[in-house]
Amino acid sequence: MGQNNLTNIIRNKYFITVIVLIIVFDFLYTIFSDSPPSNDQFTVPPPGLFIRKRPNGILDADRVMKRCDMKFSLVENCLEYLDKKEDDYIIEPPSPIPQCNENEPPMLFHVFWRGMITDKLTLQMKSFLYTQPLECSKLYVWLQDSDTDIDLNPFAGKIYEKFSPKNIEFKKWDTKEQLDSDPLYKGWENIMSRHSSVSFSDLVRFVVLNRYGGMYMDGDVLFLRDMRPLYHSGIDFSYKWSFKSEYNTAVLRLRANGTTSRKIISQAMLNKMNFHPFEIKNYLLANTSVSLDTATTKSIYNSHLYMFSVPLFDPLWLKNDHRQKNNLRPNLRGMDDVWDPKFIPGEFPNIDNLNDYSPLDLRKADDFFRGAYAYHWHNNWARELIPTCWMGVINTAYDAFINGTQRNIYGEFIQSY
Ligand SMILES: *[C@@H]1O[C@H](CO)[C@@H](O)[C@H](O)[C@H]1NC(C)=O
Ligand SMILES: *[C@@H]1O[C@H](CO)[C@@H](O)[C@H](O)[C@H]1NC(C)=O
Ligand SMILES: CC(=O)N[C@H]1CO[C@H](CO)[C@@H](O)[C@@H]1O
Repeated sequence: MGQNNLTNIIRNKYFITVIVLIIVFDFLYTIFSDSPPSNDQFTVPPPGLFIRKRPNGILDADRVMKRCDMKFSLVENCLEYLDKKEDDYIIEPPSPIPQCNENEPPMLFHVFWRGMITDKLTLQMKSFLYTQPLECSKLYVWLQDSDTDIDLNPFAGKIYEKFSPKNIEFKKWDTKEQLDSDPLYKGWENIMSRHSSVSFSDLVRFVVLNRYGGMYMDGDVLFLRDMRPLYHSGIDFSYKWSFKSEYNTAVLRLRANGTTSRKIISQAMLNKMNFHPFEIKNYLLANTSVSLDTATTKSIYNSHLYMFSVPLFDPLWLKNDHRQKNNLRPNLRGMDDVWDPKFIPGEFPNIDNLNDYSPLDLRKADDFFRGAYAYHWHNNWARELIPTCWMGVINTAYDAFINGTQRNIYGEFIQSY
């Protein structure tokens, strides 16, 4: 290599460095000059496409419901608001929420499962790992008549080895130990022996939330977003049963030993331990003189257990039930579609010739009902998890994240534990 060549290379390098520095400064200037000064109390997010925005803020339920009340709005408008307008609805908490580290209590999630752990239940565990801040999140998997050696389970074995007990704890459900733990359940053995119809899964969610606090999610509900702003919002909540004015307790947040959980449980004890979701509203209204379904009624049950609208946790339900003709992303028609390996007619309304593509070209895990906090897939337990169906695409993204080969929706690689 001659002297001249070397000089040229050095000059070029100098030149390139200067250009790179200019670009970097310009980029940083654009990012930081855009953030309003009121953001100061929040950690400044690193530049990236998807970030955990405002992790120290809480969700303002009334602001969200102004945009997401399905009497006046469409699911797609609510989701767009949730996805794009965090600055509007994630507010500064009245008192600081727990920091995300090992010295503070974690967010606690629960699921109850009877029988062997399946690939579908494992899908929920993976969605938890993929979306929640793992330094401060824990999932209790309550098992009844289930695996004795979870490390040998073909689906959950690897997750058990890697994430239990730090992030996921597999716990044996023991009815007697649980119900003897609080005088609230006095007489439970008598009631259960007389009414064999007591629904266990309906019961368990109230028992564990009243005892440990946290958020219960049915096994067919996927985590889609960082739950912190909702979890720490200071209210107990659930969501609406499609278009009916009833709760769907597939998602349920209750504080431990709170007035709401105690009121529901004590009323259920008077009613043969019936914890069916359609009873919950009656329990909250018991001993008040209001009649059902007026504005006053709603404000009373909402003040105990906030009834969020469907899109936050179940974005496809209203369309599935033919209540709204939504144009969604992905634009699916009903609950079966996420299991279909082939394109759904109209799935990508902006793409003219779907035949030029394969489903794997267009179906992307980070473009699955953006804005929603969860996706409830409603009991399709028997469906096969085919890699090209939406559930398969998401499953692959979860696996690659857990493998350490790909980032999650927040642009993070998994920490090695
Ligand atoms: C729950 O709260 C009730 C009344 O507020 C109290 O009497 C009871 O001791 C509490 N139970 C537990 C387990 O903390
Ligand atoms: C994850 O890793 C396992 C074993 O290392 C491998 O079999 C699997 O294909 C990987 N999955 C993805 C999606 O990267
Ligand atoms: C605290 C209280 O007044 N509880 C009553 C509520 O109503 C039920 C009947 O629905 C009574 O049995 C409770 O004593």
